Amino acid sequence: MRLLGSIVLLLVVGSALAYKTYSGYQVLKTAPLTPNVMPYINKMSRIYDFWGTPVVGRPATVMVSPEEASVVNAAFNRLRISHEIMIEDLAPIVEKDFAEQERLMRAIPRQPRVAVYDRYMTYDEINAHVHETIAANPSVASLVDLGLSTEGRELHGIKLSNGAAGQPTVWFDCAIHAREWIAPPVCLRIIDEVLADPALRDLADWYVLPVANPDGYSFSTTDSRFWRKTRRPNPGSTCVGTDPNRNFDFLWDSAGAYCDETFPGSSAFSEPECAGIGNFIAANADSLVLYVALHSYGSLILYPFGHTIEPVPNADDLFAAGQKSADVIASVSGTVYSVENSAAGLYFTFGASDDYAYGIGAAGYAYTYELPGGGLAGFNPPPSRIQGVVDETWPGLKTLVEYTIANPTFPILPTKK
Ligand code: 0X9
Ligand code: ZN
Repeated sequence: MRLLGSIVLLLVVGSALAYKTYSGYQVLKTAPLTPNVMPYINKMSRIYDFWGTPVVGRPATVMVSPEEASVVNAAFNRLRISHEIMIEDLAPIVEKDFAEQERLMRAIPRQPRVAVYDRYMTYDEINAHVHETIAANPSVASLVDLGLSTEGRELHGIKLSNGAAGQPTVWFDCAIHAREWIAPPVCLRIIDEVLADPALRDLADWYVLPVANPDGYSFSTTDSRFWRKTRRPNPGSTCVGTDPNRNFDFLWDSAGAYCDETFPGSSAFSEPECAGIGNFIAANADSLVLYVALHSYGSLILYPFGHTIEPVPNADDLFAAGQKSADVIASVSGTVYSVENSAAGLYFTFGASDDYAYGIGAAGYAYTYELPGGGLAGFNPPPSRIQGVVDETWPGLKTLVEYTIANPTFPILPTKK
């Protein structure tokens, strides 16, 4: 009996410790960033884990391990960036979130072909949902097969179409950054809506990839809640993974170390997840009107480029369409998005997916949506918030599609007639 007790105890403790506890990890919050500190924030953001996107005029938040805390504090002090501890210890937050997720998994079982919006779904559930949805709607839905992830998970999305030839194409991917859990439900809502409304399918062929980084997403649900990157091992390093949003083959920049949060990979498109999306974009360049990557957090609608503040030739069109979408979201729920050129307001980036879609001349309209943050730690809106975010974002995305189809524009390297 005593042995049985010990085994039970071991199992309980074992499962409680199956994930990274983040014990002693802190989150620091700065005063609103001024333009003169941005170059330094830029450099720091390559190495340290800035949450949400650092934007001029807004406070930045950065997660630090116990080892990193004094270095980052000292750097902020040297730069005279005033800051405070926003979260003293992440461990109880992570523990509570995982416990809540486990409880909800038991309480809310998934039904076939029904997306769940009152808890976060696992990758396996989402992938099953994608396949069931396609099987049940063969006349309008078909499989988008982008291959396999590094760990062998299917990179499977859905195409929704009225079957007519020559339709414009619109693309949405979600959770290329693993921890940005609020994105996949938005992708699933797009699928629900377009399936239900033939008029939307007359507008365009819709392509939706609900989990663009399934290895990372799965890892963040089971092991390490704040995992961002892919899960490909790096040779000779204990630091795993590449930042997939620095791995696209447009102005890819090799600078970066394996352990950096924004490590760009060993070469452009070294990550199969990115190569899969990139191949799709290149192959559909003639019909692609709109590319959207859904991320979190920050309530931002970002448009190219990320590497220069020099406006792209059709910046006015990109801004106008983004602002239309933001206006609709604000009118639905009051959530205020700000529409920004990626580089002007934020840090500089190379090899991001939106810049690839725009920069190779495929999509005249290309965006990153940073969905709203939530929860104590930004990336963890409580499950009860999912429905609200989905309800406000969908009308904004629908408007974006309607507007961009009605108002043709072209990227810098027009390949279209
Ligand atoms: O840094 C990123 O990859 C995105 N922010 S996040 O907090 N989700 O990591 C922003 C990417 C915006 N697009 C470009 N800079 N091109
Ligand atoms: Zn992201």
